[in-house]
Amino acid sequence: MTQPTRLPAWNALQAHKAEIAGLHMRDLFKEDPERYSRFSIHWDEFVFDYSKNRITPRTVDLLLQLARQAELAPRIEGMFRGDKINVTEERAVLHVALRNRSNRPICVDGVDVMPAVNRVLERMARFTAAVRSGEWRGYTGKAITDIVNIGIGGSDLGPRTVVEALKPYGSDKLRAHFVSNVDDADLIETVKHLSPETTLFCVASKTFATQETMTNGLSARAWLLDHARDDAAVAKHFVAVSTNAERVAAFGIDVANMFEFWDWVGGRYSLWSAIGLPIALAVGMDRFEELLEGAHQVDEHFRTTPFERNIPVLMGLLGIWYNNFFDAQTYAILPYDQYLEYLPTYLQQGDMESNGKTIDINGQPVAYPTGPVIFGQPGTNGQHAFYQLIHQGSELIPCDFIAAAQGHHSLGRHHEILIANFLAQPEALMRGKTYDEALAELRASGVDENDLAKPAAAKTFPGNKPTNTILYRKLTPRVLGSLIALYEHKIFTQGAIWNINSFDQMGVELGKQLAQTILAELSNDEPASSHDSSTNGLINAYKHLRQK
Ligand code: G6Q
Repeated sequence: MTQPTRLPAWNALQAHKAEIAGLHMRDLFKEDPERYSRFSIHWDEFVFDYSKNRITPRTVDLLLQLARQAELAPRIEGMFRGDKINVTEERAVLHVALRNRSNRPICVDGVDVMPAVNRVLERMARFTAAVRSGEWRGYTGKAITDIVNIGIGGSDLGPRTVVEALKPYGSDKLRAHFVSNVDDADLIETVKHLSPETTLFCVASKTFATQETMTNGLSARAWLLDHARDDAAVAKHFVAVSTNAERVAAFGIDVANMFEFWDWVGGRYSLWSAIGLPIALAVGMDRFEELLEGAHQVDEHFRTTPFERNIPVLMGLLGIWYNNFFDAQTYAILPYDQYLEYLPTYLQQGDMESNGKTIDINGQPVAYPTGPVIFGQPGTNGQHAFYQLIHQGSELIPCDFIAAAQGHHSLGRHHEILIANFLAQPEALMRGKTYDEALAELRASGVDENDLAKPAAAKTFPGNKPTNTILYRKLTPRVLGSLIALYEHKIFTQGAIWNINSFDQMGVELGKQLAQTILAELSNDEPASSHDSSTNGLINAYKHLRQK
């Protein structure tokens, strides 16, 4: 496992970047009428168009060489085989087992995990059916109408993203809510319209030790008991999703109401496990299984398709092309699909927590950029906000444009307008507008010949801005499962080439430790003096202001 910068393909890519730096995509499209068919893939219900990138066939060839020289294929095999590729935590990384619909045995420490995976899925199916049919009743005998998932990070964003995305498959009879922030406003605002008699809390925490989740869970329990005035109500209104039965029991949730998962499921890759329980409750277990099926199809694609036709591998390589050879430090995820409102936030965690590392798997500092800043929001909103910088700013921001050919509704021309924008933005980013084109437009609109230069300069778009376009038939559970899995494997591909461990998250620990110290200090009125002057000053200002 060598540093990628020492690989021959890396050097060749650096030289190649210098050669193609002056090429404009506008010209590349003119010169090659086959560019779209050369650089796009039709797979299952997806079209992946990567022709609007600053690439030539030689670029792709060199990127594929990089993947081979970085031993991407054996690394993919290692993940699917259950190798402990999370080297710092000595854990296997097997979210692929959670959706392994083929049931092919996958072993961790010599034990096939599939029977345990299937057992939990069966329990989820039974529980989901009981709640959805109204057979599961609250403490006064009423059916459940609202589920509140209490979790944070990986135990929140996955189910939240999917439940939102699959809203058209949900029902008003059973609504799902999500509480994550330890700010009490989150819980209070969520439960204020709910009835304790008909609310089911799902406390989701891999460790069952996360401060925010435990604090929200205890307050939710107090809210229930405030009304029910009987501890026996807890069993009817609380379930847990965790890897830690002891802590679940200590919290006061009957382990009979606990849905298990395992240490080889990373938090940000856990929506496919029992962490997906709110999804199954909201849309039904059949739909949840369709989601798993969609992800499994991508797993098979990733595992078996030659790299030149392998969508997540190409997505990963293109990201590396800009990150490491064009100094792009950000990446935009732009779904033109309102149901994918949380996708950018979800992928922000998936990508930034996985690949925001500067130590490689050998414990050595890396000498090259790794994960970029991920941001985005659904189109067309962003067009009226931050796209200005993507079009004309000084930063190079590669973008993914994502949309459904068929919407879930057919209100007037909404969907066509949406898609027209979805198609126009990548075109504009690629083509740009030359100074001469801007001049001609101004002239045509009657601007005086002497006043043309300044506005023409301002109205010039450089273009040559890279985008991928992902078009799918319709946002079904299956398509959504595939879409998310494509990104998971893109992240894997990049982490493998950067030679980093994409599956730990040590960088979140320090702040948590320091918060414990500060929390203890906030419980008294003594002035703080053990920190730097800024932290001391702020603690003391807080203590002063809270009294006013
Ligand atoms: C994800 C991270 C992190 C984690 C949360 C919640 O990969 O590990 O976001 O999911 O910190 O942790 P618990 O599930 O243990 O409460």
